Amino acid sequence: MGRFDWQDPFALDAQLTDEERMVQGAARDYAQGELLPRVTSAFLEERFDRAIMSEMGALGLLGPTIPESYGGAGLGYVAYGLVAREVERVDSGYRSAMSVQSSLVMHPIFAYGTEAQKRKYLPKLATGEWIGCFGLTEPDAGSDPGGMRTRAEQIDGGYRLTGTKMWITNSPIADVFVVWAKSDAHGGGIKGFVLERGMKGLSAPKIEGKLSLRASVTGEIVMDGVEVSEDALLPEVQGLRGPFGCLNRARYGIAWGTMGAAEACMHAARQYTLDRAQFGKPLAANQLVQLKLANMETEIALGLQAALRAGRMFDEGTLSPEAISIIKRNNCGKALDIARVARDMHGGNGISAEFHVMRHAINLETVNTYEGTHDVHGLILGRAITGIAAF
Ligand code: TGC
Ligand code: FAD
Repeated sequence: MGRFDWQDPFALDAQLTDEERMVQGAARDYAQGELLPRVTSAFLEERFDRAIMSEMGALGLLGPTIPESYGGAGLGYVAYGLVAREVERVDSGYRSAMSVQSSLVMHPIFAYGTEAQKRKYLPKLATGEWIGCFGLTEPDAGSDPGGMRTRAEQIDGGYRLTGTKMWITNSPIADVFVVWAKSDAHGGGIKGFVLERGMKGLSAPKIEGKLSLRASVTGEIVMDGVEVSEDALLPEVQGLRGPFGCLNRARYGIAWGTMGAAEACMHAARQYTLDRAQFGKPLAANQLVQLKLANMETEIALGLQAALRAGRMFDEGTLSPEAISIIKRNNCGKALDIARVARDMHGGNGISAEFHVMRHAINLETVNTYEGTHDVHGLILGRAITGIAAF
C-alpha cells in the first residue's frame, strides 16, 4: 500500500507531465513571492496593480494555451488549470485578471478573429502590455445573456454600437474590449466586436464599494454610439455559442482556481488549530475540528482530481460544457463552504485581513456567482439530465 500524503492524497503531482510541473512551480513561486506580499493592502485599498499583468505576461501566464506564433505559450489545458490554482491560492481577484485576459479576451480573438486581428492584439495581450476585458453581462441581462439590449447598427463601412455592460472585470483599465451585441446586419444575431480605449462614445466607469474581489477592478462598459469599421467585427462566430465558447474555458479554469483558494484556507486552518491551544490542548486535538479538516481534505482531493480529468478531456477534445458545469458549480460551492468554515476555525483572528481566510471567503461569494451562478449551472445540468429547460 502507498503512504498517505495529506497534501496530495491521490498523488495528483505524479499524474502531471514534467512540463506541467514546471509551469506549476513557476506560477507558485511567482504567486507566493510576488502576489502574496501585496494582496492584503491591494484588497483593503480596493486597488489592482497594473504591473501584475506585465509580470504575468513575462512569465507566460497570459494566454498559456494560445500558440507561440501569436505570443502564447502553446501549453495544454491542464497547465492552464495549474496556473489558475496557484494564482487563486493567493487571491480570486488575481486569478480573475489572468483568466479574463486568457480565456475571455485572447481566446475569442484567436478562435473567432481574422488573421489581422490575431496579429494586432494577441502578442500585446500575451505580454500584458495591453489589458483586455469581456463584456457580456448587462444591467438587465445577467444569467440570461440572450436578453441583452446592446445593439450594433449597420452604418456605411461598419457598425454603431449602443448599450451598457455591467460588472466587467478590468474594464476601467482595459485597452481592448471584447463586447457582444445584437447586430442588425446579421438578422439580430449576437456578434462579437473588439473595441479600443479612446474610441469616441466609449467609457468604462469603475464600480466602487465592492465588498468582494477588492483586489480586482470591476466596471461598466458604456457604448454611446461607438462607431467602428468592419475590422472590429469578430467574423467567425454568431450567436451565444460565441461568448459561451469563451466561458467554457474560463469556467474550467475557475474549477482549478477555487481549489487553490480552498487549499490555502484548509492549510491555514490546520496550522492555526495545531498552534492554538484552548482547554489545555491544541484545537486540532478536538474531534469536531478534525472532522472539519477531514471534510475539507475530501472535497479538495475530489475537486482537484475531477479538474485534472476535465483538463485531460479538454486537451483530447472530449470535454462537454455540462461536465464543465459540474466542476465549476461543485468546486466553487465547496471552496466557499471550506473558506467559511476555515474562517470560523480561526475564531476572532479569522476576521482579520492578516489571516487571509475571510478575504478568500468573501471573494468566493463572487466566484460562486460569476461565470454562471451555482444555481444556473444546476439548471444547465437539470436540462441535460431531463431534456427540459427550467430557466
Ligand atoms: P441556449 O439555448 O442553451 O444556447 C444558445 C446557443 O449557445 C450554445 N451554447 C453553448 N455553446 C458552447 N458552449 C456552451 N457552454 C454553450 N451553452 C450554450 C447553444 O448550443 C446554442 O447554440 P445555437 O447555435 O444552437 O444557437 O441558451 P439560453 O439562452 O437558453 O442559455 C441559458 C444558460 C443558462 C445556459 C446561459 O444563458 C448561461 O450559461 N447563463 C449564465 C451566464 C454567464 O455565465 N455569464 C457569464 C458572464 S462573463 C463573466 O462572468 C466573467 S467573470 C470573469 C472573471 O472575472 O473571472
Ligand atoms: P441574476 O441573473 O439576476 O441572478 C440573481 C439570482 O437569481 C441568482 O441567485 C441566480 O442564480 C438566480 N436565478 C437567475 N435565473 C434563475 C432561474 N431561471 N431560476 C432560478 N434562479 C435563477 N460579466 C461579464 O460579462 N464580464 C465580466 O468580466 C464579469 N466580471 C464580473 C466580476 C464581478 C466581481 C461580478 C460580481 C460579476 C461579474 N460578471 C461579469 C457578471 C456575472 O457573470 C453575473 O453577475 C452573473 O452571471 C449573474 O448575473 P446577475 O448578477 O445579473 O444575477
